[in-house]
Amino acid sequence: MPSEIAQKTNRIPEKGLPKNTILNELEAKLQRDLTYSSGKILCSMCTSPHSFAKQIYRKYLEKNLGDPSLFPASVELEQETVSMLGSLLSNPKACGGIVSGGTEANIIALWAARNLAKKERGEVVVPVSAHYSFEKASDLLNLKLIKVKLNSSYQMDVKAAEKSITPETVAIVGLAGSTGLGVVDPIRELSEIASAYNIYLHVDAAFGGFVLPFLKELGYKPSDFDFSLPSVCSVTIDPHKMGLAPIPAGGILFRDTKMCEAVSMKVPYLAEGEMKQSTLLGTRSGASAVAVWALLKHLGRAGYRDVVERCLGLTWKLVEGIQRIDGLDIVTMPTMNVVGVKSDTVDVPLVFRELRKRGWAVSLFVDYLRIIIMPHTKLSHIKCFLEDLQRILENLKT
Ligand code: 0PR
Repeated sequence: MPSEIAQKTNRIPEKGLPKNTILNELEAKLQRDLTYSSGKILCSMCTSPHSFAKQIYRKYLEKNLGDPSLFPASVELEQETVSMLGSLLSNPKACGGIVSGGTEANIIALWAARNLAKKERGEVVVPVSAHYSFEKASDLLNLKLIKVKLNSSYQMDVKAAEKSITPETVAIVGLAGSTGLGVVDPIRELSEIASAYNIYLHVDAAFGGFVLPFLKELGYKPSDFDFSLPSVCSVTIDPHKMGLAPIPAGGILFRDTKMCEAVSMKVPYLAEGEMKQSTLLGTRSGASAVAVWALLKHLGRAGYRDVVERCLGLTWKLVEGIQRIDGLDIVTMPTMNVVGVKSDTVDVPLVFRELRKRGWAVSLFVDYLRIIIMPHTKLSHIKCFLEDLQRILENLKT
């Protein structure tokens, strides 16, 4: 019976095995995983971490941000990291934390919004394009998601958002880089609505946070999305996506300490009861925060700008290539390095499966494919991908 075999093989050995035996076994077992370096991963918002960040991460593995009484210096570095990210988002005074990822950041944001509204339940207005982490947050926090349709540019429909507001609304969520298409919602208009109705506004820039600030400097015209808009209360920005940091590294930034304190809890038995935690997790990685701190300093704005410039350059090559393939088209002109590909003539899920047979990993969003050009992607990968795509389309048509 396979289950018995599984049970047997999953027991902890009584006597420990030599390291080499284990390393070889691991190497063999992990063969099936895809690698960023192969160039075949075109569906991930994560990438191979920067080598300097990996070095730092390994060095400080034992740091635990969950106990500031033991690791006060690491906690200070976390706060400096938050402030650096805040400066990227027009608010160096932002407070918050380096958390496990965008999911935790979005949960914390809605947790704060609900507590600030002094409610145990309520409603949150989100675009239908919002990441599924908001579903998790809604389930955990007793919040009902009111899903708002998109306009013809795949952005949250602002009028529909305004109409969805009720006395139960505790927050509005806008996306600065939707998961499917990298589209930025009209955050300025959402900020005006949030101010008129005095409602908490959270911006999910998990992906866009490390892209949009640099687009402006590269001559693009991205719309405003950050703390420069007066009603933006919190922003999710993930270093483990376009920030090139090792997993786990998400970021939750609040406009001010009052918002952060809405989720702060005292830990009675640490630091003589003077210690507060404002994240979902207790014990959490200090190595992550220190690695982000180090990488921000090492790459600097110029380094990140170069990364974004390169990814965008390759994105345009991909878009041109797709547009040349008969039967395929892009869903909408990309704002950042996320591209949606659709077809009126061939079955998109079939194209997805054919790509997978050839080793390519893209994402299937009901009626379009999502391709993300990350720092691990090279021009040669895009060329190979386009050639395969062209062949698949030709085969499907004959
Ligand atoms: N907000 C947005 C806009 C996101 O796109 C994501 C994840 C999150 C929040 C949640 O972030 P965490 O996954 O860090 O909690 N977006 C990616 C996606 O769904 C997550 C991902 C990353 C999926 C790498 C697959 C993968 O290989 O595409």
